[in-house]
Amino acid sequence: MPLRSGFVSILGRPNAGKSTLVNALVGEKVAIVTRKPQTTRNRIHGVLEVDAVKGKHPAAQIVFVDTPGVHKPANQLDKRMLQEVYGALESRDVVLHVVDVTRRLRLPATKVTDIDLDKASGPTVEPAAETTPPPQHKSAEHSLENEDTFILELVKKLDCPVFLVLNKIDAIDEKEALLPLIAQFSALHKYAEVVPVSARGGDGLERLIAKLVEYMPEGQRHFRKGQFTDQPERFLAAEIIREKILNLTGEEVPYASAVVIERFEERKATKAQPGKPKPKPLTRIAAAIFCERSGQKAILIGRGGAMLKQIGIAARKELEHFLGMQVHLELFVKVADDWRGSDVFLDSLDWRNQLESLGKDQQSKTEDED
Ligand SMILES: Nc1nc2c(ncn2[C@@H]2O[C@H](COP(=O)(O)OP(=O)(O)OP(=O)(O)O)[C@@H](O)[C@H]2O)c(=O)[nH]1
Ligand SMILES: [Mg+2]
Repeated sequence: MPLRSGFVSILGRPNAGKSTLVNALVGEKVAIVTRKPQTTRNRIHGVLEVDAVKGKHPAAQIVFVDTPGVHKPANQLDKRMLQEVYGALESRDVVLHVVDVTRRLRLPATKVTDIDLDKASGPTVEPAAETTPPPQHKSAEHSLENEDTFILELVKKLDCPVFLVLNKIDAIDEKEALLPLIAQFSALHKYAEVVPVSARGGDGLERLIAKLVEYMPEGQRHFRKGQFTDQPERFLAAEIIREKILNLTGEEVPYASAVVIERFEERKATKAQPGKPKPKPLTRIAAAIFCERSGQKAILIGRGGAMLKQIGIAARKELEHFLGMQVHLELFVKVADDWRGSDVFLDSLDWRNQLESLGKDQQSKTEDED
């Protein structure tokens, strides 16, 4: 049977569990996950190869496109994050609208004409403290009211099948609690499928994959077999460092932080010299952590460098696991005033732009050598 192949874009509010879902579906960590909203800043591809199951479905390659959580932009960075969402919605075969079932659907009354929110919403479960901490970022605080409406408006404009994916079902006791939520969303849009899942626990994922294969068009692979993301190791390394910053710092600091890899050099395992131990493969990484204020820099460094050390240790451990080799990690903290409002800085931060300029540097180096 011919291969099915297509793009599945993931859409939802911040913290809905989109990145957790992509990682679980792909079976690899392609996107960082934290308890803080607005963790993901770029769209990231995660690739899943599905084997054919006789009598059930053919083989497929599904490219999931993780996106930043939809929220009201408060600065240029937020605007770009929204652009990433729009970009992901342009070329896709299916869209997954991911909803955190532990949160109540919030829609301004004026927008809801045909359902009675109070009656339709039924019992709601309070947000689990671990998954939905109070928003720590100003823009997150301001945006909560309209995010669902905004996403529904985006969904309505799409001309492809949209699945409603109800995530975090492990966090609710009674599955019946989902029914009013399903009724509420179904009254607002005709979803092609409704699939309850636990991205964290794995429930429902097999069913979701089997359903997605049904909707994938026949076609060639978009990625070679074995490649599970479009994001080079160098940039995933920057994300892993940012994940540790998000986990270890509070208030504005995680949101005002950006990580740029300045050096990423791999030393392959070489033959042992007589009488000496065989040198292990090693990656040397130097990364700059940018923040916006000297006060934030002081927090990132910590007393006597304690915070930076903690970030470094946590990042190095994970990088060693991820790269499968020893890692030497150097971190620097730099201040770039109001970088979240600077288009020039944001251009330089974009990993696709960085990749392009790295390619150019490499090319001119080779020409110089010739
Ligand atoms: N209980 C439970 N928690 C989950 C599940 N999926 C995700 N989470 C948690 O929800 C939080 C947010 O997860 P992410 O995957 O980062 O959410 P996101 O939608 O990518 O968030 P942004 O990148 O900020 O838009 C994390 O603490 C996850 O561990 C789930 O199925 N069950
Ligand atoms: Mg995310």
